[in-house]
Amino acid sequence: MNKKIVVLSGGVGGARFLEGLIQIIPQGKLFIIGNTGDDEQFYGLHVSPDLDTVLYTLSGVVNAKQGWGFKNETYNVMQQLTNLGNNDWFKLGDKDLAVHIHRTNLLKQGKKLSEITDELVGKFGLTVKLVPMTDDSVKTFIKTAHGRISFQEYFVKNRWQDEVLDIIYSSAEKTKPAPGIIDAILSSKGVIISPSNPLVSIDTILSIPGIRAALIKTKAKITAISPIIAGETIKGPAVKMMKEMGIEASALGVAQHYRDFLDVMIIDTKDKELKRRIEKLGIKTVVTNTIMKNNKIKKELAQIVVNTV
Ligand code: FO1
Repeated sequence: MNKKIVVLSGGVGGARFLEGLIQIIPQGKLFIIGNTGDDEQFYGLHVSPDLDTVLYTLSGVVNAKQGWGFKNETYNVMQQLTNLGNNDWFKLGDKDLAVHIHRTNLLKQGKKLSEITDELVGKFGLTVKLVPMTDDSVKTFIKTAHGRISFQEYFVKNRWQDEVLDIIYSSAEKTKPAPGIIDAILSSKGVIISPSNPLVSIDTILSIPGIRAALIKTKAKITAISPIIAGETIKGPAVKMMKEMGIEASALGVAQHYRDFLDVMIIDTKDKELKRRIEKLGIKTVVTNTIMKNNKIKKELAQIVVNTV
């Protein structure tokens, strides 16, 4: 039977986990749902950071140090744009810009983001199924004391310094999941929630009507990997955001956050004392090394996760 494994993925953390996963199961068995709440228009171009991070990482062209963008990238266009007086807070490399020009051009011709992403997957030499959470427009905004700002303004421009008063998945209620998502969840072998930011990666995907209900309904096992280890994250503002939103910033807090659909929680050895408390929620808990500092650990983690679904 060709049942797929569905992965809900955000940006860098999700992509790094997927890098391990494609080394232990065939790419054709993976159905990856990507967050597009971070999408933004720059210079009239549609930029999909999280989809691109998955594409670049899995095809081996990513700048591994920063986790996004191409390796060996040049910034000639950006430099000239800056010389012409444009903002330079969002760094768009030359090769990266080519992807955004290509994507925007096809969107203007009437193609759906999911069709374009499908085509890009092939062009990058991959055989995974990578699907944006929706073909409709959803944009994540952060409510701050100075008003509402877009996710990229919060994350890149302001370096996540603003206190988060609320998170808004703008227009989410008017959207529908991209083709195939609900079927994939309902008929999957298992669902994996990657170690991505629960509030601005995974919850964004869950804000699309029908996706959470499908996770609750599916008979497949659902496993999440905690992005929080001993009260900290490897990268990004998840801990700060969760605290500001009144959510416990720990693997237990993540398990509680996903408890209406979660079967298994993977936590780091540094958090082993949380196992009993998570299991009290009725969620099986596996303790292992989740810091993906080398390829061996990445593959081992992927194998442990696959064994649970
Ligand atoms: N992150 C930054 O911190 N600074 C940047 O200038 C930046 C540019 C950028 C360009 C294209 C792209 O696909 C991603 C980019 N990112 C940048 C990363 C990205 O904004 C975030 O990692 C994600 O949105 C969070 O998942």
